[in-house]
Parts: sequence; structure tokens; C-alpha cells
Amino acid sequence: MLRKIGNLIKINSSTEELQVPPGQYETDKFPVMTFGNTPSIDVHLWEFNIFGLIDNPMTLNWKQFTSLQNTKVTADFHCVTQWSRTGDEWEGILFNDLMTLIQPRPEARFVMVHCYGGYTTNLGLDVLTDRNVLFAHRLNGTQINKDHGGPLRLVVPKRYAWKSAKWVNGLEFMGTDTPGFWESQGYHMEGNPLLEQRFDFND
Ligand SMILES: Nc1nc2c(c(=O)[nH]1)N[C@H]1C(S)=C(S)[C@@H](COP(=O)(O)O)O[C@H]1N2
Ligand SMILES: [Mo]
Repeated sequence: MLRKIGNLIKINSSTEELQVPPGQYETDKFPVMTFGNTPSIDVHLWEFNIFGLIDNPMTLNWKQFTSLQNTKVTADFHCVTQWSRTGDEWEGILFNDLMTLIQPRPEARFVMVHCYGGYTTNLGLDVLTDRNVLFAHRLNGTQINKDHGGPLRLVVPKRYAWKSAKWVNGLEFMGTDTPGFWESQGYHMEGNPLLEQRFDFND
């Protein structure tokens, strides 16, 4: 479902997933799941770097990034530790709207997402260009607080939530799929909750 209200586009992807994925239970709680320290970020100093296999590497400041088209996305959120939230309304910049600014090289098929604090996670460009992937600065009508990834976090509704990186500050376009922080410790490279791709300790 896609509605345009004034200058704000609304996408409801929550209804695309009719039930919580296998092995998950629904909760209204919103636990904070952070490895390591929680960074405090001043938006005046905030920078977002786009680099790697791309013809026009760039750095955007807060104003430049948040003046891109804003969209509200209703989506579900699935932590690999088995809790799921449904129907949250995130607001921010769609990955696809950021993509209109950049020219990845044809061989760029994967992206390493970088964060303040050093956390990373890898995603296929095909996954990131799904219509409901966004960089969110608001959640359910208020600014995202720093525990939940403020000022800006990635939200990838169709992957386990460890791929929804908090405090994002960069995208690195890559030709081969390279494990991020949790993926290099046995978490699945894809992490699709509908397929229960939680861990992959086979190799
Ligand atoms: N930078 C960063 N992003 C992160 C994490 C983290 O430790 N650092 N934890 C991930 C995990 S495992 C989950 S479940 C979600 C949790 O988001 P929340 O703390 O807002 O609930 O953030 C993900 N993004
Ligand atoms: Mo998680």
C-alpha cells in the first residue's frame, strides 16, 4: 500500500507479512540490543560517507541527508533472539531515494553498512533496494533516541534486526559479500527471518 500525503509518502509493509516469522513471538516491549558502547552523536558534526565501488563517492552532512524526500514506512522488526514487534511507523529517507544520488559500478552487488562505534553489517544491494528499506530518524512520531540508534539508523524489515544498523554513518559498495560484525561470528550472511536464517556455523 502506498499513499502520498502532502510531501510525505507512506508505505505500509507490515501487512505484507501476515504473521510473525517461525520461531518468533510478538511483543510490545522494545528491548535495547547493543553490543558495546552507545555513541552520543552531535548532528552538527554528523557525516555520512558513501564509498567503495561507486563512480561518485560522497560525504553528506545532516542537513543534506535529511533534506532528501522523507517517507513513513510501517514495518515489522524481528530480533534473532526471538522477539518481534509489528506495525512500527518509521520515518526517514528510503534507501532507494538515496540511490538516486549515487552511481554504483556494475560490479557492486553488496554493501557494508558502517556505524559510529565501529559496528558493521553486510547486505546485498538487491535486499537494500527493496521498497521498504529506509534510514530512519523518527519512530512512532518521535525522534529516535540514542539507545535505539538515533540520530539515524537503518531499518531493513525483511531481515533479522541485527542488519538494521544503529548510528549509521556510511555505505561501502563491494563486489563480494563480506561478513560484518555479527556475520563474522557465525550469524547468517542473509538473515531472512521467513527462512529462519539465524546462524550458520557449518563452515
Ligand atoms: N550499531 C549497532 N547497530 C545495531 C546493534 C548494535 O549492537 N550496534 N544491534 C543490532 C541488533 S542485534 C538488534 S536486535 C537491533 C536492536 O535494535 P534496538 O536496540 O533499537 O532494539 O539493532 C541492531 N543494530
Ligand atoms: Mo538482535
